[in-house]
Amino acid sequence: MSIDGIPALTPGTDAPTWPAEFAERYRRAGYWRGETFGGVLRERAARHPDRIALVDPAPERRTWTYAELDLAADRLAEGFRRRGIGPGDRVVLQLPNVGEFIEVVFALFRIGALPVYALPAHRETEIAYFCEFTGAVAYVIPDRHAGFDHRPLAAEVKARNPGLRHVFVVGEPGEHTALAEVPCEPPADPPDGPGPHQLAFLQLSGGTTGVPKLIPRTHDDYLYSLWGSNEICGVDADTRFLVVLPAAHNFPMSSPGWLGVLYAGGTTVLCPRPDPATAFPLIEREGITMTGMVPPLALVWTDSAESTEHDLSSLELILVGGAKYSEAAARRLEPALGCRLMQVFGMAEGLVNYTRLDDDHETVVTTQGLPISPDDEVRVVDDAGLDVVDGEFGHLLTRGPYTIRGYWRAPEHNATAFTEDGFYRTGDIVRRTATGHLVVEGRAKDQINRGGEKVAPEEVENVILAHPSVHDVSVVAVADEYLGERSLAYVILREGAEPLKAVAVKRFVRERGLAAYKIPDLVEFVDTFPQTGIGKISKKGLRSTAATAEQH
Ligand code: OOB
Repeated sequence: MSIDGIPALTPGTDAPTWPAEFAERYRRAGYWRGETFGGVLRERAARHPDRIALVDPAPERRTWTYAELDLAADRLAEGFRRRGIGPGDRVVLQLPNVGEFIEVVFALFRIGALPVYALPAHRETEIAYFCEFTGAVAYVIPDRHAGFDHRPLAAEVKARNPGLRHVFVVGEPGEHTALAEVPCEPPADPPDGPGPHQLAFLQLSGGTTGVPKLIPRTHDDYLYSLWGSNEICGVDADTRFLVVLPAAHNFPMSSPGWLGVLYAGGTTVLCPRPDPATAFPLIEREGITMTGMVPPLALVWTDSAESTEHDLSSLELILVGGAKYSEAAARRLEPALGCRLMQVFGMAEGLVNYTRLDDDHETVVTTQGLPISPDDEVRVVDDAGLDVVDGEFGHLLTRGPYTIRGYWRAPEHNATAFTEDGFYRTGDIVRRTATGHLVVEGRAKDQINRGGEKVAPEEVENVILAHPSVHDVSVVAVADEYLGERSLAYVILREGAEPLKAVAVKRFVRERGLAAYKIPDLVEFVDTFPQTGIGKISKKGLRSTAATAEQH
């Protein structure tokens, strides 16, 4: 059954949702306020129409007041409706940090259509999968971004997928439709938007499986994570937030992110690139007070701040998360950038932890924080699923008012990714301190965290296995000083196959249309993999071999 006939959030089919007693509890506790994104923007535009909501500084500076953003969303929503996009339809959205991203998102929210948030780095394999798996009716792209022309890719995906009816392009459309042509006069009484309990969008999971999983988030649950984050981070109408990571990622979107800042009536400034040469002048010019980033970028900013000519004194708070931030690096940030540090440990599936503004300095540099909500249930368990005592390492399980109860259309995976009583198995190994702060110690899930960018080894292995000279492959993480981890592909060649070079394997992965960050950083040719007792490839064995190799 599909979700086209909203309000069908059908348990067990599209995605399991919260049992009625939990939903009731979260409403009664005031977490789920019964708001929708479309409604929130409407209300803010009525309350403070002339405040600046959004700044897109490049190539020439454009701004949107709350009233202008509200109107743009209405006009675009009407244009989408006239092209047949309706409630529950999926729209794959792949835009960099440009103002149109925010316009499109709010237009789709107004209709009740679901954005599917692709990252700018995704290529044909991922995009074709998102379009096909979600049954998307439209795909929104830039003409060119970071040297890549998205239009031919879109044409190929569309040619192979008759259900994909529209490609909208920001910029020169080529054979597709220019997004700029879509907006039109909205009717005086537009159709009702979605209800607060309905799906708002599909977010991507970092993934551990051969294909990425999709995360269904409702208006009610996601909005709670926004205002809950706002309270913790001190976001208000005076906040000027710089989006340096891709706007489609959950961290810059909601922790507290551009959506949190819009909720609070503040100003979001989109940063086209995250490097200090781009971001520092913007911080000075736009009086930025807050931003968030991954640890490798925080290191670059810390190093560059020491010698910058730009005035960064407006900065009050930098959030760092997405991957483990080393204590040594964390200690350097505040003195170098002259602002407060907050660590964030979150996941697109839900649970987000923050260190608090009133935590002592040691806690801020040595832990990854406390959950947003008093009703976030956090369990730390051993391999047998029994709770360990505080201070001991264990698997992190969680459920709560903004953590999903299942992925979208993935019943088999859901059966193992969630416990029977609805806890999400995060795959993270943590310990809880006496104050309830979590410290991330490592990971049990088969995933590589390249400085916040998540790679599912199985997805890359499946691509490499298609190479005619490859007999078998195993992709593992190796320690990296800068990124935290990099990926290494161990390749066993077929007997009698032409010898391959590492670059040929990397090129093959690129040509197969995977995002660049999934291309193995290192490739090694081996004769055998370490084996476990049952003859299955031992990833753990490979990891320790890699760690030893790295030291020599
Ligand atoms: C964020 O979300 P995702 O979905 O890309 O990745 C979630 C995973 C976590 O399960 C954990 O393995 C890792 O990323 N992670 C961290 C971390 N923050 C995330 N590992 C160690 N230390 C941290 N501080 O990455 C995300 C979503 C919302 C806010 C912040 C990050």
